[in-house]
Amino acid sequence: MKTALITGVNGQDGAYLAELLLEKGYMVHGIKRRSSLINTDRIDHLYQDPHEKNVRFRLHYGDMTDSTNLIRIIQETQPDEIYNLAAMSHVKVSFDTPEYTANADGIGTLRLLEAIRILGLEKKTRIYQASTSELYGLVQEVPQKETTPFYPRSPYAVAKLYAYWITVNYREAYNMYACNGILFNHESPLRGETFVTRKITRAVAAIALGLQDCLFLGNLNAQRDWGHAKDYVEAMWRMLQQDTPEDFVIATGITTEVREFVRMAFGELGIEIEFRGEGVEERGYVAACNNENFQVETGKQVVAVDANYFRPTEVELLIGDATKARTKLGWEPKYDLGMLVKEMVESDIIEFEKAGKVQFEHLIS
Ligand code: NDP
Ligand code: GDR
Repeated sequence: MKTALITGVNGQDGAYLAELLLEKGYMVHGIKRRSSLINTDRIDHLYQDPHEKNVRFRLHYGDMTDSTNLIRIIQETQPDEIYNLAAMSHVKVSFDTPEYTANADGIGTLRLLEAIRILGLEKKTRIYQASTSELYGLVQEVPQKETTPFYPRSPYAVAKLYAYWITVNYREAYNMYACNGILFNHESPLRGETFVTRKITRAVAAIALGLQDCLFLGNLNAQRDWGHAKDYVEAMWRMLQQDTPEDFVIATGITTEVREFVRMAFGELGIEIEFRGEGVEERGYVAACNNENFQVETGKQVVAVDANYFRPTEVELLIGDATKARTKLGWEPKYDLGMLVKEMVESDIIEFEKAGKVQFEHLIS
């Protein structure tokens, strides 16, 4: 039985990856940091009582800023594969917490790599580093691929740039099996509520149900190559099963404006949105509502731009070329954006229902 260690196991990707590896028969160890309230919702369905026999999923308290903790957990678990998913992953927040972001996302990766070396596990342990399309930042070339130059545009992306190169350096210097997955945006019903897709799908559900009036967003012009997290964790695993370690772009190859994502999400509930104005004056109004289950009046303003959500430096356009992953890893996404939006909106409606805010099982088509 192979053993995997996942940092950031209770995040969006950690949850999908843990599920995938358990399905594949792995022993899965996950690192989560201590929180004042329990925040394991995404992995509660995988939980196994540690007192039982043959437990294949275990959680360990840890933090990417604590070297001795990481060394001890790796020593105890002796993983064949480490997936380094833990990070302060919010681009806008990284402008508020740049030093912490550098520490957790940049130096945290170094700590893991050094832990493997200190423990003499260079030959045994393979490592996946969660690199990002944010590395491309200011557009140099489209579509972006493995050879496209980087130009990071946030403290988050700069920290991830360090993590990218230290991973490459340890691979070359110490012959370690270390890979960067340069993943473009990937979403799901498990996406954190402050990332734009989930913020939109939650608000669309709440507005349709009469629980919220207006959705305030930042830059509606930004274009992202959005995929489904479930497809992307499969690519992470495939990267660690090759004969030689390499870096791979994972993307759908299709880019969409934030504004269009808003239209699609409302569209799922039969609500048509018309945008008027420009820049911070831009507003979205209900042009028509042809779903009798939702009483959203035509002409009502449901979207507004709030400059507080703008970033000091923005990444305007991301579109990835995943030809290398398709060819060498045999990776293909199963979801398209339409399927993703539908799943997210439906899931948010069900969440409001579970929370007892409304009763409308019959409303979802
Ligand atoms: P999430 O924000 O959902 O999850 C991040 C995880 O990291 C959480 O479990 C979080 O714990 C944990 N974490 C944060 N800081 C620390 C720390 N100092 N020590 C230990 N754990 C920590 O991110 P995603 O699942 O979406 O992304 C996974 C990784 O992939 C991240 O590194 C992200 O930067 C990267 N990435 C994501 C993409 C995406 O579109 N989703 C695209 C490309 C890269 P807690 O719950 O306590 O906050
Ligand atoms: P991103 O994701 O910055 O691409 O990073 P996010 O969903 O936060 O933003 C995408 C785009 O939408 C614009 N936007 C808004 N964003 C947020 N969060 N909130 C808003 O109200 C809003 N309005 C407009 C943003 O300006 C941006 O252009 C994600 C994270 O998962 C990173 O960890 C990961 O590395 C990259 O994707 C790939």
